[in-house]
Amino acid sequence: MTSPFNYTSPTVSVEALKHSIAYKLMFIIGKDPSIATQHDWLNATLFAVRDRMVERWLRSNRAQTSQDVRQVYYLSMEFLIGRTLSNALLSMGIYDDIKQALDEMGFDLEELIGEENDPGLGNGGLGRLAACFLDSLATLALPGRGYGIRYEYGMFAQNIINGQQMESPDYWLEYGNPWEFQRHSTRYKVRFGGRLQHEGSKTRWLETEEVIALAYDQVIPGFDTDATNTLRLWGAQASNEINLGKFNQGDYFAAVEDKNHSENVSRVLYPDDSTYSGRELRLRQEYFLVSATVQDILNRHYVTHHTYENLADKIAIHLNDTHPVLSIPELMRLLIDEHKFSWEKAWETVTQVFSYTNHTLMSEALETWPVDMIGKILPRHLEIIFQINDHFLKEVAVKVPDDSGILSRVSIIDEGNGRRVRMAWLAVIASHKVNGVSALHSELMVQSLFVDFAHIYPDRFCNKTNGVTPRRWLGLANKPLSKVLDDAIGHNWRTDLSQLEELKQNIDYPSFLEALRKAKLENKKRLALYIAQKLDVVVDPKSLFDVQIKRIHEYKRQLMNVLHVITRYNRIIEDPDAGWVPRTVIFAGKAASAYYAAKQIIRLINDVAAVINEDPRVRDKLKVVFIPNYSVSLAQIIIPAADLSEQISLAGTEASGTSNMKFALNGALTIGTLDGANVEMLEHVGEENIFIFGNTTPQVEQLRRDGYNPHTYYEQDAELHQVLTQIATGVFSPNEPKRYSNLFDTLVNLGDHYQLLADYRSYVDTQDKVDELYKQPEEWTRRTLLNIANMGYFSSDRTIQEYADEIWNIKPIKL
Ligand code: 26Q
Repeated sequence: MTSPFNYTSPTVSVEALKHSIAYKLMFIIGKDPSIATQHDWLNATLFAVRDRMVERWLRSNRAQTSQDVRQVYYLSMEFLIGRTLSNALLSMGIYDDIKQALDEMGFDLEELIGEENDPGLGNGGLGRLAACFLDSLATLALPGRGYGIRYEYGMFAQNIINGQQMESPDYWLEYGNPWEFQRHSTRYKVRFGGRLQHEGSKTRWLETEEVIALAYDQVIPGFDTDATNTLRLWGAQASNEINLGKFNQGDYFAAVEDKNHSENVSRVLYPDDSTYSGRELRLRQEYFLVSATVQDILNRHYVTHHTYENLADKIAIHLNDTHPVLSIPELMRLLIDEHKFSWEKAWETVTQVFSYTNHTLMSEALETWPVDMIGKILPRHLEIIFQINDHFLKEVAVKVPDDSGILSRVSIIDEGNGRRVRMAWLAVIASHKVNGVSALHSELMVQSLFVDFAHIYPDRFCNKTNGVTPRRWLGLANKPLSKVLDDAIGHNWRTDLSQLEELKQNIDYPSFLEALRKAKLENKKRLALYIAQKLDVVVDPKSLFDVQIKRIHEYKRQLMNVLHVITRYNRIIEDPDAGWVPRTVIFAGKAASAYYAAKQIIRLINDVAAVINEDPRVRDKLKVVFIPNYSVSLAQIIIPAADLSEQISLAGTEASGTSNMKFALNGALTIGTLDGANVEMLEHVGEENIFIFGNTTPQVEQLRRDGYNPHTYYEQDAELHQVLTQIATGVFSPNEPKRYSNLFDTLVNLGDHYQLLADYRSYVDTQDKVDELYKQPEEWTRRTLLNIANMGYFSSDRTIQEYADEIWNIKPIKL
């Protein structure tokens, strides 16, 4: 008799799917079809699809365990995975079958897909990168798992009320999360506080407060392969001691308070406002992730190997920024205090296991924690950090004896700043590889932030240019374009994006260019419909869609975009019949709730939009929209519809950017500075096919050194002068003329930190070139084709292959 667990996939026929969906509705959801809501049917469908993924998952896990290969653990405080259903259907190749099954049951798949919630468990680029990486790891059958936190509240929902951002909580678990498997028996104690007791060489950490970390697993399917991986998120639960202790003593309310306090640790995602603020709960969160994960890694290792001796051969731990960096002292602690390792052996293991990705050079965004705070919450870890530092500084003193300043510069403890622990330093010292996320960023990293470390450890630093998954960002988000590509070069670009090069053969076929244009128009119509429904603004799908969507940040310079919009507005009024190329300027993005300047930018965009969209003199020539509540699923609607992608950060500030890649892959042209991965995009597409403007990083630095004075630009450029005066005098805020006087001052009188005024002229002139090209649709489309065709390099499959080969040393499992 065959084992009941050894069966192969049930026939995935439409009939079988219909049967499963109906079955799930009754026996999992527990509802009669006659009263089931649309959401019930969605969940029934999710469960039916999930079953089919789970079979692969179990097979894949079995293969991985039996092959006993080295594997990577990717630690990240954020995973922005987006909606799961449609991605799962495409991965498994059952999209059309499910569509038909639902159709025959009287439902529209696309409509159900739109009902699925989009977990916002990340801030932006860093969290989305982690999600693209999981997709690529699975698709390449690489043994790896993601570890993160199951926040109850993700990124806040953004509402725009009277032009201003208002935040509301995102309780995304309201209707449950059908994709997760709660692992009741995979739970670890995470301890905080307490005191240390030293007995000889032994250290005991006593009288701690405890929280339980409970595992929730989600299947990550690879595309067109049986390979699947796991994303494990930790949720906090009060420990039984808390639950029972005070309850038994009759102190009911104290017990409930303690329970809440414990469970707060996974309650809410912290928003990134890029100026670092050391909040204690955030530190507890970081340790919560790290402690549960490291315990789990050790536990999983022990189950297969019955020893920790070979740990360094079998595991790699990757730190997505410094947020999980406490895993370094945590692994040291467990190896030394619990598993009897010597300091030297523990340290050797640690340095072979860890690697770290840096995502920012801006000093105000770097994580540093007060020594006192770490000492209070994690006394043993602080002790270990000091020991690591002592060992390291001794090593440096031997290596570089001459430079007197270096020891204080490279010390993990910043003595000058109220005594703080520099988390990035700790990450660099303990990792065998440290990478930046674009060529420029990695270069700047060793020249600026980590310059001393680059001298001490010249082989440690490397670059891994970011990438994006072509499955979600083309196959799923852009069905019309995918169809055009499939017809031209077949289906396989989804797993080998370099095949897009073959499209170049079609560059002289007008019918192919026409097909590209039609696909773009279809996407623009879809977005126009969305805008009409959500914002009650009518935009013309034939106008040039000029798009900037990303977190609102001064360094990203949405404000410079606004300066251009107002310039254009003025020019149209001045000369209405000058043959204007109609434009729709689209913004989306959230501002951290405490980031005043960013919120003012949102308000200004909306104020400007209100004036322009109402002005009969510009009518069809210019429209401005701010689409609220930006998310992964919104990005999937907006990006395919863009003609022009705005990547206009000040050179040297955006580590990489990843939406720049998604836009180009979807046939938008980029207007951008020589910043982040834009530099490499330029190299790949060629300078005729991208609009580059503005100062370069060395020019930016030069200007700063020479004493940059924005006031001269303000005085000498008449158009700029007019625009800034309009903002300052309330042309866009007539009810409150001084609303933007602060904003004006930051630009003109307070130093314009991100040099908007310096780049303004070159930006506006380049925008004129964009118009000229858009007037030649054939030529425009040829250039979009060359962008699409040259995006192969920016697949996250390429990025992950590089991490696998050059950092993690992992090989695919055989299935
Ligand atoms: C830290 C401490 C406390 C609270 C919040 C944070 C925090 C959270 C998220 C700090 C930073 C972030 C996110 C940073 C981020 O998204 N960086 C982006 O990473 C992308 C992927 O590498 C790059 O493409 C972008 O250039 C970079 O800005």
